[in-house]
Amino acid sequence: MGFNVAQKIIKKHLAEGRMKKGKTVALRIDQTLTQDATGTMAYLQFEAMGVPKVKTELSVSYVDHNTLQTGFENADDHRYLQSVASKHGIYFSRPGNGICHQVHLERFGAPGKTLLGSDSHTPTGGGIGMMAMGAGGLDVALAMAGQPFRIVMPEVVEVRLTGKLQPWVSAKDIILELLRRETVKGGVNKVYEYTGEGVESLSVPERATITNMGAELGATTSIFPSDNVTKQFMKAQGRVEDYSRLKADPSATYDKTVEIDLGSLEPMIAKPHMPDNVVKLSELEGTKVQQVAIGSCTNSSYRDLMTVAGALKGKTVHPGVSLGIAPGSKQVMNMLALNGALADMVAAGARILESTCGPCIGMGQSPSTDAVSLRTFNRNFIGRSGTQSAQVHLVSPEVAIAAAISGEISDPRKLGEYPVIKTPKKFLVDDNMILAPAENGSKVEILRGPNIAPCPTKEPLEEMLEGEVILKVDDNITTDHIMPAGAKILPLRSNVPKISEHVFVSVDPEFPARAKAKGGGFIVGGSNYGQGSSREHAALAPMYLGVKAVITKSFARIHLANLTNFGIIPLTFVNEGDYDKIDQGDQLEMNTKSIKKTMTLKNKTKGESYQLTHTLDPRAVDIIKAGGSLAYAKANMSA
Ligand code: MIC
Ligand code: SF4
Repeated sequence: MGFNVAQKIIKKHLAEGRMKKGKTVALRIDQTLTQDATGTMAYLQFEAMGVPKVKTELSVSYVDHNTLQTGFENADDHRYLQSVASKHGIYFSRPGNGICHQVHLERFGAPGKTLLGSDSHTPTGGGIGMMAMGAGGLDVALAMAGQPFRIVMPEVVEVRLTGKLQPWVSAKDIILELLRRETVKGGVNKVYEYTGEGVESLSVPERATITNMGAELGATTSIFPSDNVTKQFMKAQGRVEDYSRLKADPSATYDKTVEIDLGSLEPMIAKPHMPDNVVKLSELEGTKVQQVAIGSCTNSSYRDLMTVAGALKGKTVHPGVSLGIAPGSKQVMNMLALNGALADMVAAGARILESTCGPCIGMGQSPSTDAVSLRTFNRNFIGRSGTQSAQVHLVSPEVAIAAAISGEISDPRKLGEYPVIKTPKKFLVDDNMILAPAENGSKVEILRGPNIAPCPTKEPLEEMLEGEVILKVDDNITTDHIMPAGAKILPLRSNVPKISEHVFVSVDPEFPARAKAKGGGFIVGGSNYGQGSSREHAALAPMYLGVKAVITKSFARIHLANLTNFGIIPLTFVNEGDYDKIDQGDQLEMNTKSIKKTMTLKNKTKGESYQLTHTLDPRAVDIIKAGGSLAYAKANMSA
C-alpha cells in the first residue's frame, strides 16, 4: 500500500509507536521555532533541563508578538531571549525581522522535515511540504532537548482541489470555505492534505495561507506536496539546496476526501466571533466598515501586499475607515519599499505598522466601540482585538482592500482589473537580522530582568481530589477566554503569578479571586474546550491558581497536551448529559490513586456520581502523577 505525504514524513521520523490510527506515535523533531510570547517560558523550562546545547538540526527564536514596549517588560524579555539563544545554539530573529511563520517559511523551512513551534500557527510550514505542528512551550523545550514529540496517529483527510480560482478570489477563501464545511472542531487528530490539479495553480504563500489557518480547524497540521512551485519558491529564496520533491504515492489512501472546486468559489467572510462562522461575502454586502487591518501570519506575504498596493494605487482610504497594514517580514517590507508599493500604500493613507503580529493579538489598533473590523487574520474570538464590542470579520486581502476603499463590505470583483502578482524570480535576501548562536555558549551570560520569574511547578498529584466547581463554561471555550492576551496582559507572559490574575476575566472577572479563596478546585466545560492558541499559560496560570482537574465534553488537542504537561488532569464525561447535572459551586470528590480508563466523580452537593474517562496514554498518566512534564522529564533524564 502506498503512503500519502503526511504518512511519509511520519514514517521517516518515527521514534516510538506504530502508525496505527488513534495510537500515540513519537516523532523525531528536526526543527523548532518559538516566539517571544511563549518563548520566554519555553526557554526557562529548557534551562531547567540543564541541556547545554539544542539537539535539533535547527532551532530559531523569533520576537514578533510583544513589541509594543509600553514598559520595560517586553524589552527585558527580548534581551533574555537573545542571550539564551546565543548560549544554547539557537538562531535569534531580532524584533523587526518579521512574524515567525512568515520568516520561517522564507528562510528556514524545508520539505519533508518536522517542525515543532510554540505557536498554533506553526502549520504554515505545511505550505512547503513540512510536517509542522504547534505545541505548548514545554513540548518545544523538550524537543530542543532531543526528546521526540508525541501525537495521536492522525487520520489524513484529502482536500482535493479542482479547477482554478477566479480573479479577486484567493487562498483565504479556500480555507474559509473549508472552515465553513468542517468547523472549528472538525480537525481534531486529523491532518488535512491537499491534492488535485488545483494545487499547481497555488503559489507557496497561497498554500501557506491555507495551512496556517488550518489551525482553526483544530487539526494536527495541514500539508501540501512539494513540487515545482515549491522548488521555484526555494530557488527565489536563494536556497534551492533545501528543496526536495515530496508527493503522495499513486496508491496512497485517505480517511476521507473533501472536494473544493476552486473555479466556483466566491469571496467568503467569517462573521463574529468564530473563524467557522463563514458565509458568502454577498450576504453582508453594504455593511459599513470602520476598520480594516491587513497582515498577520495568514496574509502578509509579498503576493498579498502587492495585491493590496495594486488596488490602492492612486486611491484614498475611505474617510470612515482606518486602514492598518503590517507586512509579514522585513523581506516583504523592504521589497515593497524598493519597488514603490509602500509609497502607494502610504500615499493612499494606509497606516504602516511594524512587521509583527500587532493587531492580530490585540497589540494596538483596537477598533472603536461596536466597530465592524475586517481583518485578513485567522482568529476573530470575542475581545481578542482589544475591544470587547468590536465585530471582527475575517477576510482575504482582496476583500479587505475593497472595504478600505469603499467604506463598506463590497465585492472586490468590482474593483476592476485584478493585479496578478507572480512569485518573484528572486526575493531580496538579507539575513542581517538573524543572529547565529555563539561559538562557545558557555561564555555567554544570560540577561534577566525583574519581569522574568521562574516557571512555577506543581506537587505530585494528590490521591484524593476534592474541591468546588469554581467555574462552569459552555462549548468552544478558546484559550483567549482562559488566558487573554492583548497589550495589557501579554507583557506578563514571563511572570506567572502576575498573569494568573487575568485568568478567565472576560468570562467571569471574579474567577481569579474565587480560585484563590477556595484554594483551587474544578473547572467544568463543554465540547472543544481550549481551542485556538497554543499558549501554555492557559494551563500554567490555572495550575498556579490551584485548578486540579478540568472536566469537559471534549478538548482541543494542544490544550489537552498543555494541561497534561502542567499536571492538571483532563477528563471527559462518559455520558455527555452529566454535564447538565453539575453546577458551579458543587462540591466534588474523586479518588485519583490510580488513574483508570473510567473513574467515578462524586458530586457531594447533589448526592450523585458520574463516570469520567480520559485519552491519556500510560506515559501521560505518569506525567500527571509526577505533577507535570518538567518534573517527569527531570526525573527521567537523571535516571
Ligand atoms: C495567537 O495567535 O493566539 C498566538 C498569540 O500566536 C498564540 C500563541 C500565544 O498565545 O502566545 C498561538 O496561536 O499559539
Ligand atoms: Fe501572530 Fe496572529 Fe499569527 Fe498568532 S495568529 S502568530 S498573533 S500573527
